[in-house]
Amino acid sequence: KTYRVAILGATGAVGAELLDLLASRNFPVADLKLLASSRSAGRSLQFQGEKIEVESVNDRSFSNIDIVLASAGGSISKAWAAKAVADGAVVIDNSSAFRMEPHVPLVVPEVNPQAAASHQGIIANPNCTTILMSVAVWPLHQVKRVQRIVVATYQSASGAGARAMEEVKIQAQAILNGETPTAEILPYPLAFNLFPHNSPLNELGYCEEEMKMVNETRKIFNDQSIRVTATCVRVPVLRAHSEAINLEFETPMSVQEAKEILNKAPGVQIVEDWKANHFPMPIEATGRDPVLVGRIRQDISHSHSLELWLCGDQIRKGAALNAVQIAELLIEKDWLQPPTSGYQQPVTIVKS
Ligand code: 2RA
Repeated sequence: KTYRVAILGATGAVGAELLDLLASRNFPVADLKLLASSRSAGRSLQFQGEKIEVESVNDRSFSNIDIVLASAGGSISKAWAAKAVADGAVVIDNSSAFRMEPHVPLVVPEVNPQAAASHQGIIANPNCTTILMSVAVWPLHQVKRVQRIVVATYQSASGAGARAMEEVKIQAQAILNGETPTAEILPYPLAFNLFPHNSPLNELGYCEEEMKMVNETRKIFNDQSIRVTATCVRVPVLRAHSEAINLEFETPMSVQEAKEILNKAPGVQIVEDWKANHFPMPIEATGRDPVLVGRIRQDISHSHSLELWLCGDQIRKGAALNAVQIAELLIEKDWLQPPTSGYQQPVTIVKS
């Protein structure tokens, strides 16, 4: 069976990755429609040797579409997702628009695939930082309950969009030329600099990006009691995020046990050469599927805690690959049609 697929936001960095993945993973595409806001329409993109024109999204865009992969920002998703669902499509949305809606599953296929079964037409892709962290933390949490996560992120420019990736290069060139770098897309000069994530701050001093990691992790893990705190930082890296993670377990987990679990964990690749001091780096995660995990070590300040470091491609596993994997899951499980039984929060049994 093949499926009529639409990419909403086809001209962005994630849109380009979605096109690449649909082709490279031989997704069963009967027909591919490329949609964007009116300002990006008119361009043509290549898919499997065929030139496809990008159309301006409109009322007729979703008729006869089975699956919409949306990555055009929250306002476009809010404007069009309900219409796409009404026309019979399932929307896999990469924006934050619906992630915390009770009836919308928030899915990382390696973590909570069963949640996708209860969709009512929309399935949300988590934030890139949450996806990468969940892939690494969930397998450990399944063996010994994690009761607290402390994470610091080192987020690439790609999280601020393709134009931000270009701007950081221009800033670097300016500095090398002895000029003062300018910042139009990014809030500040990022080349040879870094800054706390500039999403809006709440009254507790946490930014939206940090609260996404707190709230989305709890929803994906189906565990509102897990304690999470995050510090999110933008760093001068092009397209892979890094995260320093401290995990406090209810009962101690040894480094050896953690390594054995992560060695078998789906979507994880351990990168650790202690002799060569070689551990995950963004340049080695870029363009690849797995979340690279390394420097797994006992927290010397707490007997119940482990420290680990990870890198993952923000555009790929952090967005496009996760969305395509959700689409593959829906097809494999025959979950494309919304169930009539209504949305049930998935029950996750965490082994003690
Ligand atoms: C960022 N995760 O990196 C957010 C949005 N992609 O800024």
